[in-house]
Amino acid sequence: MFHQLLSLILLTAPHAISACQSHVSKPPLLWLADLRAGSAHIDSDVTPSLGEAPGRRLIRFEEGATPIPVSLDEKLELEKSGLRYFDVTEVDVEVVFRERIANDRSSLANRAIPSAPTHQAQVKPVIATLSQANLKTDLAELTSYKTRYYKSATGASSANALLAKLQTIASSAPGTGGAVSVSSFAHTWGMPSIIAKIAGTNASGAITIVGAHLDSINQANPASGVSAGADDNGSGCVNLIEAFRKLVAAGFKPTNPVEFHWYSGEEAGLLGSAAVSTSYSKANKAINAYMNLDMTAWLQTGTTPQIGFVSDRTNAGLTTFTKKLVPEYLSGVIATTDSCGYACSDHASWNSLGYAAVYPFESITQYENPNIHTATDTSTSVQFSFAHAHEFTKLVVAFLMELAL
Ligand SMILES: *C1O[C@H](CO)[C@@H](O)[C@H](O)[C@H]1NC(C)=O
Ligand SMILES: *[C@@H]1O[C@H](CO)[C@@H](O)[C@H](O)[C@H]1NC(C)=O
Ligand SMILES: [Zn+2]
Repeated sequence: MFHQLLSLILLTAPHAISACQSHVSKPPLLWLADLRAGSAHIDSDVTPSLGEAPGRRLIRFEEGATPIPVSLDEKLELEKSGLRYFDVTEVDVEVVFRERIANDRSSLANRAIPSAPTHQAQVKPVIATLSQANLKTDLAELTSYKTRYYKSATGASSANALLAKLQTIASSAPGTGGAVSVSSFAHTWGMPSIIAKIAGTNASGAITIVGAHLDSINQANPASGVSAGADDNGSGCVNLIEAFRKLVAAGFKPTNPVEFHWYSGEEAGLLGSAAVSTSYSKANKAINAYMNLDMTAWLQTGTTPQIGFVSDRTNAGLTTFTKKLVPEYLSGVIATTDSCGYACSDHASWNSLGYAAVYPFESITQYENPNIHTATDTSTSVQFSFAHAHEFTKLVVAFLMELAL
């Protein structure tokens, strides 16, 4: 995440990104023009009318901008670039949102966000059961694949293995009475997204969702490079697994439904989250809130442990509320604020569709993991902290229980 370019806005905003690991220093359109000028082998003979033809992808680099058609070769270069964007070829969340508000936006209305946490008596006993060791075990499994690139066979295998693991958790849990279900969400590429649900006693209640992306990428060589993706985004994924495991074990019965999403294709233009959120929007599902986890495990030596709440393209009221969960339920970590730019992670899909989203990140971006999107994004660094990641599992549990009970 946080591969946004150093736009003029960011350069003049001192609190914003100061150490982006992507080293992308030019605006995307200039980047594309340079690519086309410099690469004879890149097929730049594309026109908007060809945008939806096979072999072309439509890319949006900024809110409200007209999508730009690129060839498959150019899309691969884009994946390597570290630029952030929506690939809107199959679904365009902006179009879906416009169509929706033109018709009916009744179910978009978010439930009132509470002003402060009130369910301490139920939340704290579940938090006490959360295991840091499980994060390590689950992550070792995720990072055992050469890569979880969304088009790779190993990416698909990792998703299917996650599905099986969640099904085991769901079926071995006591007292949930069939209220827990796990399924895969198929895409037009090989690696599915995975969804786990805990039904609400009010089946039509607004859904509270936590999501993270399961795919990883080696930017230098997306198709065949090694990419353990321990932090990006294995870490957010294992937070969700452990929170699901322990909420199910506790027999958690929310009033309103709760869902856990593990997305495919984030690193290729937010493909998985756009497809899932669009299907929910078209099905007119009521959504209470969405919380995104991406990287949660990097703790730079010498810095204060913190959770950086992304302030752009998120819901201010929901963010204010979620920050209050930090002193209430977490330990040794403070809540801070940062921004992350256009399409920096999967919360952007939900936000673009008009839903309330919040995005807590492993630090402020100045102190983010410099190894993501490379073969060295592993959990062996001394700065890779399972203790820090553990605090995010607590946040997931508190968020879901406070908002869905
Ligand atoms: C984590 O998600 C962010 C946001 O999508 C993404 O930019 C970053 O590459 C992901 N990190 C991992 C660990 O995959
Ligand atoms: C269930 O949730 C819906 C949507 O929020 C709400 O309109 C309805 O009143 C709720 N039903 C009960 C029994 O609380
Ligand atoms: Zn990434």
